[in-house]
Amino acid sequence: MKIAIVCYPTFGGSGVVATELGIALANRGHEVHFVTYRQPVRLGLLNNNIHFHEVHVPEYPLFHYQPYELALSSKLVDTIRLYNIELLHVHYAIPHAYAGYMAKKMLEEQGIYIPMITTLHGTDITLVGKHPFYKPAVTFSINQSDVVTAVSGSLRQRTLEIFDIDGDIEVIPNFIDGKKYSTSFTDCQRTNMACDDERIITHVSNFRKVKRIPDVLKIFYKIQKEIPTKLIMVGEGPEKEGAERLCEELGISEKVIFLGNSNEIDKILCFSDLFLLPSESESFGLAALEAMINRVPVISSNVGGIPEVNIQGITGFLSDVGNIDEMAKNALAILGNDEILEKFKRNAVREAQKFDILNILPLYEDVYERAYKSRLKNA
Ligand code: GMT
Repeated sequence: MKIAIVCYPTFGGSGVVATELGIALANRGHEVHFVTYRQPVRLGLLNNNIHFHEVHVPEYPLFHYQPYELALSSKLVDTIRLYNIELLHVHYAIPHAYAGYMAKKMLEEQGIYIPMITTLHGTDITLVGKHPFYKPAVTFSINQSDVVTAVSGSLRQRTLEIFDIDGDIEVIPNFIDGKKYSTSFTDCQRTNMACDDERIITHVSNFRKVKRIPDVLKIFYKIQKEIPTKLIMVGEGPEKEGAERLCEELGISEKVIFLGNSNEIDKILCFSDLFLLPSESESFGLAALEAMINRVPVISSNVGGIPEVNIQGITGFLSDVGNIDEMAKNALAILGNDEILEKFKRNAVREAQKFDILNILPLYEDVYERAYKSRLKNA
C-alpha cells in the first residue's frame, strides 16, 4: 500500500511511534511517505520505500501566526496526487487531523477519495484538545476520520468522555521493536556513568510541566540519602532550567547528570537500574515501555494509560500523582536488594515483550485494510 504519514518530527512520543511505525511498514513492503516540517528525528536513511516531503511555511510579516495547517493540507494534496497515495494516517488530532480533512475534501473535488486514519496520542486530547478554543475543531476532525485509534484503553475512554464522538475508537497500543534489543550490546559502559557500588536511576522526557520534573528530583533526593545512586536526566524542555536550580538547592548537583536530547536512549537505559515517571497525566507512557524492554523497572504515577504498561508489584510500582514519599519508598524496596532488583528487571522485559511491534503492526495493517476497502467503495 502507499501510505502518507503526518506526525510531529520531534522527540515527543507521538513522533517516535509514527516514525517507527512507518519504518516497520516500509520493511513489510509498503511505500511510506512522511509529510511534516522536518525529517523525523528517528528516521534514518530514506530508501525506495521511505520518502520524506518537507512542509514549508513561507514567512509573511503580515501574519501574526504563520498558517501551517494551510501549507500542510496543500502539501498533502500535492503529495497524494503525485505519488498516488492510497491512505492517509495522521498522528495527533491537532492540527493534523484538521489539515488532513481539508486535504481529503480538496482531493474529493478532483475525484480522488483518500481514507484518513487518525491516531490520538494524549496531549492532543487530555491537555490541548479539550480547551474550548480547540474543542469544536478537534471533535469535528475526529468525527470526520474514517478510522480513529487511541494508544490506550484509558485514552479511548477519556476521548469518549470529553468529546461528542459519533463512531468507535479502536485501541492500538504503543510498541517497541524487541528485535533491536535482543541483539543489543552487552558492554553497557556503565563505568562511564557511575561507580560499581552505585545504582543508576533514569528519567527521559521533554521536560514539560506534565512530567512533574521536581517530583523526579525529590524522589531521587530521598533515595540517594539511603543508598549510593546517580540520576541521569535525558531530554530538553521548559522545566530543565528550574530542575538544575532545584538540584543545587537540594545539594544533589554532583549526583545528577543532565544529558540533553539523545538518539541513544537504549544505551543509556542499558546501564540503568530504575526508571522514574511521576507524570501528572500520561496516555500510555512510551518512555516507560522503552525502559522496560531494556530491563529497567519503573516507578510511576498511577494515571492514564500507565497501569496498562507498568504492572503494580511486577514491573515496578504505581502511586498517586505527587506521592513522593511512597515513590521513594518503593524505589528503595527495588534497589535495596540485588535479588529483588533482578526479579523486577526480568519481569519488566517479559511484560514489555507483549508490546512487540510484531504483535502491534498487524493491528494497524488490519485498520488500513478496512479503510482501503472503504476507498474502493467510494472510488
Ligand atoms: O508527553 C510526551 O512525551 C510527548 C507526547 C506527544 O504528544 O508526543 O506523548 C504522548 O504520546 C505518546 C505516544 O503515543 C504516549 O506514550 C505519551 O504517554 C503521551 N503523553 C502524554 O499523554 C502526556
